[in-house]
Amino acid sequence: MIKAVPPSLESIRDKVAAGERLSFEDGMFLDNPAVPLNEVGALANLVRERKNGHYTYYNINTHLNPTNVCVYRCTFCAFRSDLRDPKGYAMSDDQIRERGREAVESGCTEMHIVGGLHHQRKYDWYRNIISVLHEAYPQLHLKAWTAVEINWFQHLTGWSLEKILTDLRDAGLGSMPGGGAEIFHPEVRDQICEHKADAQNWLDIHRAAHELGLRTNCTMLYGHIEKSFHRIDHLIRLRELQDRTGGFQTFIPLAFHPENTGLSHIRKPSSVMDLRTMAVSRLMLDNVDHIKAYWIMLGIGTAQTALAYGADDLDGTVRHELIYHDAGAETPEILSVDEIRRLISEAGREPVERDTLYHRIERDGNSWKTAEAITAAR
Ligand code: V47
Repeated sequence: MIKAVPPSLESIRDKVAAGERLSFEDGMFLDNPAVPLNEVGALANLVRERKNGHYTYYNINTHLNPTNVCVYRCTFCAFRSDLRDPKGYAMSDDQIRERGREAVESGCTEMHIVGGLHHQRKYDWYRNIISVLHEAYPQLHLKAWTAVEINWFQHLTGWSLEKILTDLRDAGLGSMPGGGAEIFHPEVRDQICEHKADAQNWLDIHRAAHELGLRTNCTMLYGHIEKSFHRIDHLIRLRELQDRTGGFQTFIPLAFHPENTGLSHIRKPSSVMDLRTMAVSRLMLDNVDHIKAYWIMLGIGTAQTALAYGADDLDGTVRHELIYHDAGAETPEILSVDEIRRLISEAGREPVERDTLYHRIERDGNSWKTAEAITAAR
């Protein structure tokens, strides 16, 4: 019988150099403090530069969280509110339209829309948010509703996934963000968010979106009660779906922020863990083009360093972010374009403004076009 050879840094280096896929065991080996972080980072950087050269992407974006009222009580969430809590809110059409106006007037190309699952709002309320914004501001890309919300819409309407996604696309949905994935493994998921969409629901919804031609993102919430085994299992489940559909654009590892949550006794993950998770994600997700260092949650210094540990995207300038700031994030509410470009250049990378679908943007103040549109018009 041939015995499997346990992974070593040498064997993994050879695989990365040859562009070969890393196994579950390789992932477990790398996601271990005994393996020097700089070695893992150098391998991830090799893959990062092979895929994206020195480019580092960012966009000009804003967030909209139409309600924080939520039927679920995920233990890691500081944002949610009960229906009758004074903190609870649900925005009106006028407030939503006003946010759209502000976004367009400040040059945004994207609005990232997610929120709670409100006890009293029907599916039409969620659909209307998309159509109100799309009708008023058709150039603004609406990256909206996580798989958890889509799963809730199925519960509200009794419709098929295809019908819901097609209906939202007809209303103006441009793509879907990657939230709600948390950790797929039931040993963890059942403890941190037992009632919401499970791993299979989350993956089925993204598969259905990809099959309809909608691009989506994917995430992993780490640094709470999960172990290395759960993280590698999570990455491999995403990789398997990506093999089938190719619909994920970018992966965002999300560092847990404990303040004001049901897990406030847990210490926030260290920068060392952030960088190792970034690097291991880059190495395991060989079929995902982009890895995002979300500066809001990593902090600016770690996000900038992550550009040498596998990340090639910093997310955007961002405004009105609530989920991380409610959970104790100390990052600013917004970065200017000049600041974000400076951070990228200082890290030795070339800043590239992109739209949500990774088209290069050419900009003159607040008016902008994709490079493809300019070439086509010539
Ligand atoms: O699903 C919630 C996470 C996610 C906390 O697709 C928390 O481009 C840490 O998915 N500490 C929402 N994390 C954010 C998200 C996202 C962010 C940026 C870009 C994109 C994208 C997606 O935030 C939730 C959950 O996993 N989260 N509470 C917390 N206390």
